[in-house]
Amino acid sequence: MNNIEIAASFDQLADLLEIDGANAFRVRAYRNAARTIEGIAESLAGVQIAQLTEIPGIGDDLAKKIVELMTTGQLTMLEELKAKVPAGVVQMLLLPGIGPKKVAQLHKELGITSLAQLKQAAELGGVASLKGFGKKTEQTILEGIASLDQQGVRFYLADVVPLVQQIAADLSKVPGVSQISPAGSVRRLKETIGDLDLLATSEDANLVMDALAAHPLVESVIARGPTKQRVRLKSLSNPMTPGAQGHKPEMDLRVVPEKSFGAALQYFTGSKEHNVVTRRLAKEKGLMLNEYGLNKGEEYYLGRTEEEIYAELGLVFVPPELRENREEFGWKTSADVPKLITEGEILGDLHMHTTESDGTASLEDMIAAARARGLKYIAITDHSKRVFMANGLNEERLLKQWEEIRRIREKYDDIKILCGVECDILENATMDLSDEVLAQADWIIGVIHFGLKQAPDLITKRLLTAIENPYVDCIGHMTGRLIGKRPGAQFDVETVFAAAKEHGVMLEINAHPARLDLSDVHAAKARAMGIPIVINTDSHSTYGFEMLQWGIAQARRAGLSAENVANAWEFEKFEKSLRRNQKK
Ligand code: DGT
Ligand code: CA
Ligand code: CA
Repeated sequence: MNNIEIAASFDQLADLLEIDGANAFRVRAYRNAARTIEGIAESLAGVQIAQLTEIPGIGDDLAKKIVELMTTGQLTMLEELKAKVPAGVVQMLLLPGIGPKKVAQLHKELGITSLAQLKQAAELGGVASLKGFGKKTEQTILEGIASLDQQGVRFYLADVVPLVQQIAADLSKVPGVSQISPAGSVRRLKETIGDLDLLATSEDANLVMDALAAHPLVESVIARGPTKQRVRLKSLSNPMTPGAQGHKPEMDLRVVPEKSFGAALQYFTGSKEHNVVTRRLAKEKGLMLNEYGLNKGEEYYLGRTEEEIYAELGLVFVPPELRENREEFGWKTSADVPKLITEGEILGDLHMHTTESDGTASLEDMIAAARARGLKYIAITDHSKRVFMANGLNEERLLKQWEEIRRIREKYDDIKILCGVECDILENATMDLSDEVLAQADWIIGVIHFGLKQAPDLITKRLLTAIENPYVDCIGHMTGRLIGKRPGAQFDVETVFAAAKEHGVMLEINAHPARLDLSDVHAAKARAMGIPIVINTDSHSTYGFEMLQWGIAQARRAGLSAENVANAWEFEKFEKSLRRNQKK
């Protein structure tokens, strides 16, 4: 078990304890421990209890549990609670507006143990009469269930990419396999994935399918034919995807001959909307495109590579991330195709937290981790005071922190460290910190954390307030959505983006798998309008920098190149481009 998995176990423990009615301090101790452990870069494997208890917030009880997790991969207490609290009850936590206390009430007072039972009870009006519920909550519950029913579980890209990569790497070593590639939405790097698709060429399909069936990540075979197999993977040990606990991702494997690999890859990568157009274009040329090849009548014509198929159809090669029938069929030459940004091109990270607010690593540790990753510039952006539960900083603490940063940064000539803040845009459309303080920063991100459900007019007004403030450089996670958990705020996108453009305010793609905010569509819109994007990790620990790859995936789906992404620019160019420096 790694530290992230241990942290997830403690989070789960806290959820279950809370539903079970445990003391609030006890619940908080586990949640705090989870944050602390996430932030420790060194593996805790083999560390003794005596050393563990030296970590702040880790007492005897927690230390023992860490050792138990490390040595057995399990936690007796967690397993007991899982047995006690039905999985269906835990799933109710996914419903918007329903926290552990309400879930416990539904379970204890109405005996509800599944979403299906909850739906029935709510439809009969039996939920509204519970203390603290009411008609409105009942309606919210029904809407929440309807939306969950419709979605099924769609896994975060971050949860399933490691699985498909591992399986592809292992199957590539099976004798007879010459090519192997993920396909479907996971190859297109969509933010959520319904099922995994994998494509291989082999002289002997049976060998590959046998190897998949026996793979350690595979739980069972659902169906098997001569060239196609569907398997169920084991459940994810600590998924980030809401509601994924106990849900098992499924995977389609298809084995095709070499001469069909490109055609099958094109077909099974999709999207369906993209492929409707490629098939039509083939037809217009008197050809027929299917998963076996680009055919003349019944005769196979070509299909070894995707490149030759696109070329034959008179199209430029379309990167998988952009196959959504949005802009790609308008491209005439390869110069029209964006040169998609890569992780290696990122030079800065402009959104991160330290122990001063709710981060788990100190300022110096965050700097060390950023340097180890080769970053050339970072901004320290702890929370502002409105976010009191995250220990947000008031003016006095913030100015003190900036003083400290200015002192520490003198030591480094290989990294620039900016004094910043993640400043809340308050419910009444004012900034959480005075202009006098904001003016002293190097970098300000304006964000909405509270009142996300306000009327669109008011959200628009709040965003405009921040954009029109002369010291705000960037709007962070603009909609505030949490994928699969909480819809984003509604506002007038046209007006807000136009204002960002006019005032020279950058927009963030927050790289956290639950946020990916801006969405691909919104980020593409920003690109089209010439608004610079920054891809930020919003790290709350040194491990947080790992999230960059998911922000890059979202940026690629938006068709962004390094030139569109301000933190891919050399520091001098980045600094000059800030609105505060343009006016001078
Ligand atoms: P997902 O799994 O919901 O995240 O999305 P995809 O895009 O991976 O969809 P999936 O797994 O159903 O199918 C993979 C690709 O195979 C899809 O993007 C296009 C192709 N495909 C699947 N089913 C059909 C179909 O009925 N007709 C056509 N034309 N193509 C299909
Ligand atoms: Ca799929
Ligand atoms: Ca599939």
